[in-house]
Amino acid sequence: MLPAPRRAGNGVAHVEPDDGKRLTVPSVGDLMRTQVGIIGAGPAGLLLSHLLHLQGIESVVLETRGREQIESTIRAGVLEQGTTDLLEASGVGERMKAEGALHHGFELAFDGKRRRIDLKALTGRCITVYAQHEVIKDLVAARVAAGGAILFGVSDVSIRNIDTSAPSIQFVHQGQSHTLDCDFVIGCDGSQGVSRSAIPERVRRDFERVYPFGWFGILVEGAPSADELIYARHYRGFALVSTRSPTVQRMYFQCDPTDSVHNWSDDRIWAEMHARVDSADGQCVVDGKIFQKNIVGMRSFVSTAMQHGRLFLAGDAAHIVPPTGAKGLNLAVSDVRILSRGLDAYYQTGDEAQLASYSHLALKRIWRAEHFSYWMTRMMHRLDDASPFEQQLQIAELEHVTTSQTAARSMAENYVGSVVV
Ligand code: FAS
Ligand code: PHB
Repeated sequence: MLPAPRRAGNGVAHVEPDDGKRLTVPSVGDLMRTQVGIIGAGPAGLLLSHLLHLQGIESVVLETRGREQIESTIRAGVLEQGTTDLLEASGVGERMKAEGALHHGFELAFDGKRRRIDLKALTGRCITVYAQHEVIKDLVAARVAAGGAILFGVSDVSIRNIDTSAPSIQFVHQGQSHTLDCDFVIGCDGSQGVSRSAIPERVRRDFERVYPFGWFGILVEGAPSADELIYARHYRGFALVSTRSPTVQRMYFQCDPTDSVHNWSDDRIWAEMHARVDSADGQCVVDGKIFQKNIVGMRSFVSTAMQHGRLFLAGDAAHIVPPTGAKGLNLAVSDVRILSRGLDAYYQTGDEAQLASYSHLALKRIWRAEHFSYWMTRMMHRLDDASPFEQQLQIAELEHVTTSQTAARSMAENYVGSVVV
């Protein structure tokens, strides 16, 4: 039987600035206490802490990296309308509304042609292009303003007693060992974190698909090549033209995941982008000054036990999607939306039902996004094991989704995240 839920409000702590000032969470020596201990200050951990705060539930976020680092990590760029609605409704959407770009559709480029998927007409919904690290900045600022507790620069994080009603997190901070006692531990520590491995193998089932290709990402100082995103399927490989602002563009092209950015001069990159994206009717990629290059590997991954005892996983800690469908960040948001409702019900009424069905509810949406991301990845990338027949099938599928209303609507619903699961 879970202990009676206890509402917060005993004047919790402060964000720990990077100047190393001591944190004042209710603590006795190195023992701290909170209601919800959150590991990881990515979009999942920060948004959960923010939503819990709005529900009057206390939390402490533990993060290995520094504030500046998390606020400058280049990752996702596309937010579903469900994500932007939640950020706005919870009071952290102002800058996103002002600086984000609303896109009503995107283009598919293949066989020398461009075809548009009209998201707005097909689903009544749009996407917003607003960088993940800007979302992180807005969430940290909101936690700061609310006196929330984030500990940066922790190490040696380990989780204890998740099979009991008094789990705890052990960690080192500023050279000192600490124990954070809590009612619940939430693992929001991404694909390389420690939380997932705290779930016993006997209750965990992992599903994985690693792709034999990666994405070469560039950040460019320059003008946009188009008003909306362009996803290109080309026999030389996939390419994506995205954006960050009217003066900063984000682009990707399919590459060997073991390649090095040092093998790619700017000229070679632009030659590849033009070859893969420029259309027969003269619509060309706009070059600019490349100021950042990185290569990311691609995989699909789901760990189906997203909860065990008092430990819950959210975001990349439990699932990874290839970025082709722009689902990673949005799935993390969907997880914490479900989890925050379950925790709220528990602290309000002691009702455990929603918490108990967290994995089930979250996995419905996760598998939908996994399928869509896998499908889009296979349709848009050069597959070295594909025969000429299969390559033609890719083009036939692109012809279909860009000419059949039904197929285009299915793609659009998945892309904007309005598929009912
Ligand atoms: P995150 O990985 O973002 O955050 C986890 C946090 O936990 C990190 O800050 C980490 O430092 C911290 N942490 C790790 N171990 C810890 C420990 N032991 N103790 C304490 N803290 C710990 N998704 C899209 O939708 N579109 C994209 O374009 C896109 N591009 C991507 C590009 C790259 C290079 C990568 C890797 C991912 C990309 N994604 C994209 C997916 C991405 O957005 C993730 O889905 C999203 O960051 C998931 O958020 P979190 O689950 O919060 O995990
Ligand atoms: C991005 O803008 O970084 C981005 C956009 C769409 C994707 C992936 C990445 O599918």
